[in-house]
Parts: sequence; structure tokens; C-alpha cells
Amino acid sequence: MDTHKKVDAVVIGAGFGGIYAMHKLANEQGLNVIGFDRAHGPGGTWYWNRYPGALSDSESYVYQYFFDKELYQDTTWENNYLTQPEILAYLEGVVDRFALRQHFHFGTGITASHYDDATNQWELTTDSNEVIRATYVINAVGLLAAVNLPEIPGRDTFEGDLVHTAQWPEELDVTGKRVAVIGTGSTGQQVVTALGPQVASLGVHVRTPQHSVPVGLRPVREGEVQEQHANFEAIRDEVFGSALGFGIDEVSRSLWDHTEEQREQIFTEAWNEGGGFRFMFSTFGDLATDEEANKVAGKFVQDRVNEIIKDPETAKKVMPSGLHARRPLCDNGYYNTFNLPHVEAVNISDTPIEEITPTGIRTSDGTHREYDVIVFATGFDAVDGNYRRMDLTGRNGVHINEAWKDNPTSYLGMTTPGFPNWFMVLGPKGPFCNLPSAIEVQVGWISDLIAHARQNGIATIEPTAEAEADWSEHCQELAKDSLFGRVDSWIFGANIPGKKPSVLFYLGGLASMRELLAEEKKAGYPHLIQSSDGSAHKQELTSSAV
Ligand code: FAD
Ligand code: NA7
Repeated sequence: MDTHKKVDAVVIGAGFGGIYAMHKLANEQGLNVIGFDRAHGPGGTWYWNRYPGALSDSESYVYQYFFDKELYQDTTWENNYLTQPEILAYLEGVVDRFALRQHFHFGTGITASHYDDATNQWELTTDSNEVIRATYVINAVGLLAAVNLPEIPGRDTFEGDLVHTAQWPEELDVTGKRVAVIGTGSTGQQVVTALGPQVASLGVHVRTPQHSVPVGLRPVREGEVQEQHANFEAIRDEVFGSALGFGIDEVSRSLWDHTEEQREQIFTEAWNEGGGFRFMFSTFGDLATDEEANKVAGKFVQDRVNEIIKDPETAKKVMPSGLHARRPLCDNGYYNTFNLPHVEAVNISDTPIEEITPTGIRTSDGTHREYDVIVFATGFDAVDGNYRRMDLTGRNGVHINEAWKDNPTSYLGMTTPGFPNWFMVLGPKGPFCNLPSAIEVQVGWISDLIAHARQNGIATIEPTAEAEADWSEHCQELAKDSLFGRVDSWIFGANIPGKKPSVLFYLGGLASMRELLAEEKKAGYPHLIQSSDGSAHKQELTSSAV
């Protein structure tokens, strides 16, 4: 690549978001676009998360692109959920099908993005010090892609294999080894369940036990996929016309309008069918907002845990308590894994990890457990993490950390004032739902906006400060009713030491989001500053700064 190459647009990231953005801009609009990903191939989340047991928790028939009917109908799936290799193969196939590989530079990270006020262009620097100038930047950097590797004392002295689940080395074979897993969120539960039968011993380090229900993984029934293919339009309309996009019934009935027997029956049916979002949103409409109703659901899960885990002492160590208000989890036999004789639950809330030694982990009760492999299933610096990991400045050299010093924010989850022609896919305060569907909606909107700017001689486009403030307030307002904000999890940025918790999502649902976006577009983007010479926002900044 030439240094100081000039292109119309740069796409950062080659997951669901970056791939579709590239297709829209390069193929449909014919722009000159370069894409970058520090991964050595496409796939994003599904390139990186190769840990054993990695599985979608959106069902196969909705965890897809819907922009192309033939693509949907040419894709098949073996089970009702997708494994990591299947999703990776699918995304690689999409890249080839739409001839997108030629536009991407893999194995290349973007370390800096600076807006140049004089030229209204972005200057991006790669990790090999190449510089690219672009009119537009599309950040599809992932909302669960900035790895969180906690600095546990002694971490780097460990002489065995220490891996994060999102950086799982393909050659790592844990068969017959002594393995520790730290973290029991969605990922921890999947990796524990997969490794349990394979390893010599497994120490599961549990800090906050979470509620989990069965995923209900099963092979597709005969004719099921063909039927889904045939119903493409109906499925697409249901997904994009719903709040969550998960293809589940989103019920509004209250738990309190049902007898105890009815509740038990409804929960049992959902438990038997499987799926975390189904258990939370298809049983009763008030589990995410009514604390007492939520506790009833939580108690149902606790009762199942007590039934499944044979040793009561072990059950206690992994027993969820408190609100069932994190991202709803589902598993493929997680609780059952603790019945294996060589699997030990270590409650590190009672006895925190004191240090990692060259040969194992020492907890505060003085116990030292020896391990060959330590797996960090410790999650991500979610949503804004990857933005803050770049040296990123907008107008007048204002750094993203300064712009987002109170909280990471946006207008409509995609744009932010002072960062003209700069777009985020799944940025802060975007929809909380089945994410490929959110991505399709957002990328479509961004692409239309760029087309609008080009057709109308608009040099720069960015939201007004007022629009962003209103959007932020709206998101806060919607989040107020949700119990999810009352527990510490990545959904509210409350999983990283030192990170200030904040509202990171728009909880109004995908369908409402689509309506808002359509209105904004139809009205000619009234909340965006559209400038023919790039100067409009400077005036806006001056007046709002006073
Ligand atoms: P990603 O797929 O995360 O891709 C972002 C890419 O950007 C990465 O490859 C990264 O390397 C690259 N990148 C970031 N910064 C830079 C930089 N500075 N320079 C160069 N490259 C950069 N969502 C669901 O809706 N349903 C599910 O069932 C589901 N399961 C999940 C399971 C796991 C284990 C995880 C981790 C996430 C899951 N998700 C799920 C969320 C998932 O991340 C999204 O569904 C989707 O894959 C996000 O796509 P994306 O393109 O926005 O980001
Ligand atoms: P999560 O859901 O953030 O889970 C991370 C887990 O790691 C959780 O159990 C944490 O315990 C634990 N953790 C984090 N830091 C530490 C330290 N320092 N010590 C011990 N334990 C720690 O991440 P996942 O990858 O499982 O899932 C993220 C999303 O990806 C998921 O929702 C799906 O959408 C896919 P804690 O709860 O903080 O006590």
C-alpha cells in the first residue's frame, strides 16, 4: 500500500458490520474503499472466539444477513444454533460471494484516526505506520471485541498456557490437562461445558454466579431449513419488526396475572424449549422491569440448579442470587458439568484469587491449585472499548476520551458531534437486540446518508450537540425502568475496574429504532449538520461552548 493513499472511505473491522459496510459502499455505491482488520481474515467475533464450545445464542435462522434473499436461501444450518466454525465459514463465504476480500487489508490494525480540519479529511495510521486519507470512516470495530485481561497479581509469571477465550490459539490442546477457567459469563459457561469431559481436572473460578437456562441445542428437523428459506420474507419482517430480533414471542402479559401453577408451567415450557432471551422475554413481560416478578423467575432457575447439581456444597458455589438481569444466558449442560468428579467449583467471591504463580492459582484461604492451562473467560471492555484503544481525535484535535468524558454517547448509536463523516456500527446507545439485524439497519442508514451527502454536495455531516444530548437523555429514560441497570455487567459498562458505568444501549427495541431512522432520513436529516464547506459545525461548537 502507498503511504498517504487517498480513498473515499475506510472501513475498520471485518465482522458482520465491516463486511456489510464494504458491500454497501464499494459494490453498491462504487466508492473507493479500503478495509482493515487486525485479524488475519474476515469474521470479527467469529474469527477471534475459537474457544471450545463457542456457539451463538441467537437461533441459526435469525443470526444471518437478510439483505440478500438468495444468500439467505443458499445458506443452511445443521442445528438450531450456530457453532463458531459455521459462522466463520458463512462470513468467509459472504466475503467471497460479494468479491469483498480484495478491499480488505487483514493483519493490519488502525492505531490512530485524526480529523484534519483544513481538508475535511480523516487521516488514519496503521500499525505498520502507513497513512491513509479518507473522506468517510466507518468504524465496525465490534462491541464485544476489546479483550479484558485482568491484571491479577503474578499473571505474567505463569509458566503454562494462559489464554483469553477471545484469543484462543488453534493449536492449544487441553486434552488430559489440568485446566483453570476464570469467569462464568456466557463464554465461561460455554468453555467449561465443552472442556469438562475432555480435561484431567477443571477448576472453575466463579466470582458472580449468573442465572442460566438450557440453550436447547438440537439438530434441525427434517424440512425445517427449507421451510425457513421459503418463509424468508415473513421471517425477515418479523425480525425487523420486533424489539429484540430474536425470532421469539415478545409477550406483555404480567407474571402477576397468573397462578403459581401457570407460572411454573410457562417457565417449564420455556426451560424445555431453551434459549436465554426466550426465558426472559417470552414467558412474562415484566421480568426485566419488576423486581418481584424477576425474583420469581430467578427462584425457578435456582430450583433447577439444586435439582441438577448433586453435591449441595458445589451447588451453593455456583448458585445465582440477586436479580436475573444480565444478558440472559443459556448453556448446553453447564450445571451438569459440576457433577463430573474432576470438576471443582472455586467460589472466588468467598476466597478471592490472591495470585497466579508459575504453576497455578493461590486463593485467599491459602490453597494453591496446580494447573497446566489457565483460561481467562473474563469478557470485554464492551461497546466503547475499541474506540478508546485508538488515538482518535475529531475537530480541533479533540480526543474521543475528552468527547466521551462523561459517558460514551452518540446520536442514534452511529454519529457523534465533532467527528464529521465518521460513523459507528454498534456504537454507544445503539439497539440491544440480535446484533446482525441491528448491524444491517445501521449500515443501511449510514450508507444512505453517505449517498445523500455525495448527491447533494455536502462536505461534512455530523449531529448537532443538542440532538446527541436529547438522544442520550432518551436512552437514559428508557433504561430507568430496566432492572439490567441495577446489576454490574458489561451492558452498563460496569465490568471493568475504573470504568464509569453508563447507559450503553438504546433499550427501545429494533423496530422503534428503525422507525426513528426512517423519519430522520425522510425529513432530510434535520438533526445532522450538513455543510457544503465543512464549516457549519465550527460555528455550532463556538455557540454551544459559550
Ligand atoms: P466484530 O465481529 O467484533 O468485529 C470487529 C472487528 O474489528 C474485529 O475483528 C477486530 O479485530 C476489528 N478491529 C477493532 N478495532 C480495530 C482496529 N483499531 N484496527 C483494525 N481492526 C480493528 N450477538 C448476537 O446477536 N447473538 C449471539 O448469539 C452472539 N453471540 C456472541 C458470542 C460471543 C462469544 C461473542 C464474543 C459475541 C457474541 N455476539 C452475539 C455479539 C457479536 O459480537 C455480534 O453479533 C457481531 O458478531 C458483531 O459484529 P461486528 O462486525 O460489529 O464486530
Ligand atoms: P462477561 O459476561 O463479562 O463475563 C466475564 C466473567 O469473568 C464474569 O463471570 C466475571 O465475573 C469474570 N471476571 C471478570 N474479571 C474478573 C476478575 N478480575 N477476576 C475474576 N473473575 C473475573 O463476558 P463473556 O465473555 O462471558 O460474555 C460477554 C458477552 O459475549 C455475552 O454476554 C455474549 O453476548 C457474548 P463478575 O461477573 O465480574 O463477578
